[in-house]
Amino acid sequence: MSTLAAQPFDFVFELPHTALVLIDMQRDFVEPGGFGESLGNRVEPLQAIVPACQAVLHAWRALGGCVLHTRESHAPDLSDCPPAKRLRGAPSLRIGDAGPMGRVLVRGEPGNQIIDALAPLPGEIVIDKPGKGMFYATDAQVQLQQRGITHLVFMGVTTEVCVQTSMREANDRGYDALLLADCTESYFPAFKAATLEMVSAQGGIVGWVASSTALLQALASAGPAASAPAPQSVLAAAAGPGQAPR
Ligand code: TIU
Repeated sequence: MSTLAAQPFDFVFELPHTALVLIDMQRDFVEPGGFGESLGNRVEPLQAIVPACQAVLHAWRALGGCVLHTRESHAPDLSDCPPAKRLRGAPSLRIGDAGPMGRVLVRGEPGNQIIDALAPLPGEIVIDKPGKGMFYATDAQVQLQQRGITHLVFMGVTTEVCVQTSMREANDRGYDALLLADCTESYFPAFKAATLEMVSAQGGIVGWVASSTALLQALASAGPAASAPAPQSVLAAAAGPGQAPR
């Protein structure tokens, strides 16, 4: 059992039942020439969180913790991209158009790859998601249930779009979710600040918020993830599709 100081109160988790979730740390959002910039945003602020994300990822991997990466992506024929999403607004490039990093937000294109600094290792879960949330039209819940995961630690971009949507989806599915404030970023500083507040307000209505330093301290005193067996309640929940994880 590990405990770390968080808002609105301590976050308590067991490493064997907790997954580190990296939301959409792909070139499309973090590098110039991708979807994020095509929407009129400056991508540089998002690059600033990479070292903190890397420190957490390395510490998590060293303890054998479960890691899940997501990519916002669409099939090459755009069959999973609703016109309402593709036609929204006035981007300089629409989803599926050919850009400097290949077709925008299309699976397998160079821009859709997770940045080298945080690239998935073999055995880590990679979820290609057509929506903003990690559970919509994906098998993320099945993957997590198979591993007995009940708690999620979130990093990634952007705070108020794909990270917050995924946290809300996770909350409704019964996961306890923590957001690392210095490992997430938005193109809009005010939106990030508001999201951190709204996640942890009202007694943790969506989840918890903490710093990566607090998590790293907790991990320093945690044992390897493989040391504890999955509780029976978690394994039983895994048998029922669509059930809460515990
Ligand atoms: N535009 C924006 O802020 N975000 C997205 O479109 N996707 C994610 O947050 N990943």
